[in-house]
Amino acid sequence: MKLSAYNFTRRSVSAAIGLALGLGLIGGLTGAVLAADYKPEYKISTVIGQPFPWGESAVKWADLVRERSNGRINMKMYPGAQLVAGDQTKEFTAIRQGIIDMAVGSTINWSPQVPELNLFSLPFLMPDHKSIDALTQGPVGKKLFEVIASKDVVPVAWGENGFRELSNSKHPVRTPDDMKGLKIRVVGSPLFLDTFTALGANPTQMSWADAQPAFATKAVDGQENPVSIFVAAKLPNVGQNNLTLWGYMADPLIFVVNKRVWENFSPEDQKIVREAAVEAGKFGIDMGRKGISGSDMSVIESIKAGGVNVVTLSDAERQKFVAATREVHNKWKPRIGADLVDLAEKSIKGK
Ligand code: X2X
Repeated sequence: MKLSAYNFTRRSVSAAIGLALGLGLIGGLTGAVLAADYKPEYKISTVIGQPFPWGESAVKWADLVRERSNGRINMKMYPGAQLVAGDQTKEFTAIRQGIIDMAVGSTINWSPQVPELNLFSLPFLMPDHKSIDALTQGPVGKKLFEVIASKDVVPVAWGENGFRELSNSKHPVRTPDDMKGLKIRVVGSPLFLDTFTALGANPTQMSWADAQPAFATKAVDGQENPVSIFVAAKLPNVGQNNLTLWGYMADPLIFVVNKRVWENFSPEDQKIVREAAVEAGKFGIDMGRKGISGSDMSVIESIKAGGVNVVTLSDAERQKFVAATREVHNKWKPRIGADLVDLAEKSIKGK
């Protein structure tokens, strides 16, 4: 009796151990399958790396996600659009195809595949930083995220490259007349060719990778980029010593994840990735806006102190540029979507 009870107990114990081992094995396997499904590394594409706000915000995104996922998700930035061999206008297609897992990309570079993103490139649409926010954080931003999501790319947050100011190596630009004949490097969308042609300049399209040697060899006279890039890329060192603060357009950045990559993440990890992107976006926006507006003009002051001739336009002077580019607005409004442009103007007025 005792013996059989003993046997029974022993059998139960070993069954329980067997079950526990089995469950443990299954549990372990599930974990292993999940871990195997997650890539050892997720590649984030950017055009600009550190120490620019663009690159800093991508690195911040990766750092926050690594920390909050306890290392389950390991993201790494690949700057210089290197995942598309420097051709930044192919970035969106590569994300869509899964060649790129994630990106922090400019609306300009993605506008060939997402025409609605040309909205931000309409000359003189947004007069100030609040207007950018009124678009990205309002119904316009929501609509644009829907458009992107319809193309197998999951948008998670907004960042910012910033207001694009005009520089050149020839002479100060204060009126559209001053732009006559200037050879200006532009990027991305054909809209830029129209804007600079309307202003009497001679625009030429090239990637950022090709642009920097072109400044140094004087193959082009000028360019347009945010002040943060003008400074960090040391453009005055390659002869870009005239800078006109005209704020004719600003390009937001968008944090995105390839759809298959996104769907593979657990809901918990999706939340981590999204929230970290929102924080990293805000971090980059604050960094890029510092020292170039309002009461803090320290970055502009240091550019002047470095010997750059900085032109600030009066309202009347700016108005001449607005008038000269109005035809570009009219031509591109239906291409972007008249309703979207109207909604944007309404959002800016009501900000
Ligand atoms: O190429 C540019 O000018 C840059 C770096 O600003 C963009 O990628 C839009």
